[in-house]
Amino acid sequence: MAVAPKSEPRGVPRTLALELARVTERAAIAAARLRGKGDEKAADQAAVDAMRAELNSLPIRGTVVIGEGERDQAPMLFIGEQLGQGEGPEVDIAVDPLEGTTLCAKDMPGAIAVMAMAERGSLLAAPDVYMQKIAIGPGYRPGLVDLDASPADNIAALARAKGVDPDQITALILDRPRHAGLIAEVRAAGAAVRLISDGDIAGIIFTASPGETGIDIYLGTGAAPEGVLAAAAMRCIGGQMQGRLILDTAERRRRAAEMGIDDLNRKYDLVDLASGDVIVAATGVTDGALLRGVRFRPDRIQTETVVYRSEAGTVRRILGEHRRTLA
Ligand code: VTB
Repeated sequence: MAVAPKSEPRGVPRTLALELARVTERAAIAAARLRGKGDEKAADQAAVDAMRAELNSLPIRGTVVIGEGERDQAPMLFIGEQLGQGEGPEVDIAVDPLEGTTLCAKDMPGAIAVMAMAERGSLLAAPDVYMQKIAIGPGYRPGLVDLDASPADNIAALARAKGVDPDQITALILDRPRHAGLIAEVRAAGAAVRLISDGDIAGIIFTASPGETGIDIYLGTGAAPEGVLAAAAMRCIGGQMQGRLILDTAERRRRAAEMGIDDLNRKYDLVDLASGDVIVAATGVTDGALLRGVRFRPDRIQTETVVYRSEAGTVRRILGEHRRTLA
């Protein structure tokens, strides 16, 4: 009896989880060599080069959907770039080879190398514009908070669901002049605000473990590519997130339309940003609350990586020891 040919499995084979860790480890080590040197571009380029080389060695047919630049704007890891050895599963790739270039250049906490891999067509191909974002951790009824509700209403709803007063709630917000009004509203609602200078992917992930991080909710406007990467991680960890692209100029609207976005005012839910089977990996570049930074020892290099997988909901922390001659 003829055996039916095995169809190409959909999804992302779980064995790629370790490969993703390898990719972000390499990028983090490359960037970490330039920690504190004041050169954001050089650190970013080093991370990009390392990530690209490692991704190209994988048995995948990958397409960059979130990259270092929109088509024709960046020499490497641009949106649409094909990666991998040209055989194996077709996957979407989202990268932020160095999230927090300024943090790395100034050797401040929280710089990470991060990427996501997902089933083809399941990550939002977002233009590099701003995105209004809101996120909370797992365990709440769907729709408890909403991008279109006032900060006061969101804080009150979250406090009620937790069974605490609003003054027990802490919101994480990027420290930017554009957030002055938002910060005032959150404080007027009785909540506390923790400000970060950069790094809102980790900022959103923090909401998933408020007991450890002290962060109950993420609010504000950050970069859209980082929003998709954060959503990919939240799909794995659990939690709620919404995002809306800020398309406030004709040029941004044109770019969004070119990337296939037809509803310019759409409120994206977690699964609209990242659906299907997804794996996310992140390695610390500088020390931070999410991950320890790269340590250069006399004979070896140490890394800390976290790998999230949506299908099983696993979270793995991997401490890497790399021979200095290899890294
Ligand atoms: C955030 C943050 C990034 O950009 O998305 C932020 O996660 C938003 O942009 O680390 P602005 O800096 O223009 O406000 C970063 O800070 C840098 O990419």
